[in-house]
Amino acid sequence: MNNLLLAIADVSKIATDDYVGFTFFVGCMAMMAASAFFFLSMNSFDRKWRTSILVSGLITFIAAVHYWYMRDYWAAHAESPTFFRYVDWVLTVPLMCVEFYLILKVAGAKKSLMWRLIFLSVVMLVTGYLGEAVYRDQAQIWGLISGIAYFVIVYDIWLGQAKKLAIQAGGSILKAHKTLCWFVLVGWAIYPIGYMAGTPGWYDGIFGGLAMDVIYNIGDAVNKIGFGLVVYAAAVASTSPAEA
Ligand SMILES: *C/C=C(C)/C=C/C=C(C)/C=C/C1=C(C)CCCC1(C)C
Repeated sequence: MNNLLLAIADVSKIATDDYVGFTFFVGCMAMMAASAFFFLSMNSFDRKWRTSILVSGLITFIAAVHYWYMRDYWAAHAESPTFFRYVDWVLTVPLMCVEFYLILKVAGAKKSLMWRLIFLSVVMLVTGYLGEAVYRDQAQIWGLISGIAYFVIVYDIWLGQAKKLAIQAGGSILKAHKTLCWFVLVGWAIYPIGYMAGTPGWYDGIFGGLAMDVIYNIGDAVNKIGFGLVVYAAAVASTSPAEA
């Protein structure tokens, strides 16, 4: 009986002022709920939207699994789970690039656009990882390279080929594309702030006091769930009788 009680009680404590632990916990739950929502609503849409909604669900599901591990890791070691964090990103951010492609496919988007965005996102993340985890004393340089890749992505979707395709498609596609562009410009900009809070550099005096993981966790919730909901809304809009 005692053992059973111990087994039930064997959950790590989360202190009331542990905002990192708290946001890992809530983030995990939110990602799970979002995944259930996307997966279960998938089949109520046209075929051409199903893959997009499926990808939205995969993004939040992959994140939910990583958050499960990150929550545990933080509770056990009180250290940033950098490895799990970047494995999560390197899987989910390319899927967000796929999402751009899937939406623009109706306007004739080519696979090359998708691969270009995926490549840029991997460069952004690998260089970010090098600065955060491997060459921390050169974090500023790696962060700068990562930032350049990020800006090329922003340019591509806001002003480059992707934008032309979105204009051609018009209607709910153009609207969804624009909203996703704002997510990348403003929502993704949360991450470099987390990076500057968690690595040494000229920016120490500005962001040094902030908790990197809380910032990353907020960014993930906004971007992964928000991105998925934009796609969901676009699917709803283009399935409604008004536009059918
Ligand atoms: C679901 C996860 C997402 C959308 C993660 C996005 C991550 C970034 C946009 C990270 C960007 C970074 C920079 C632009 C510079 C500093 C290093 C990074 C990797 C934090």
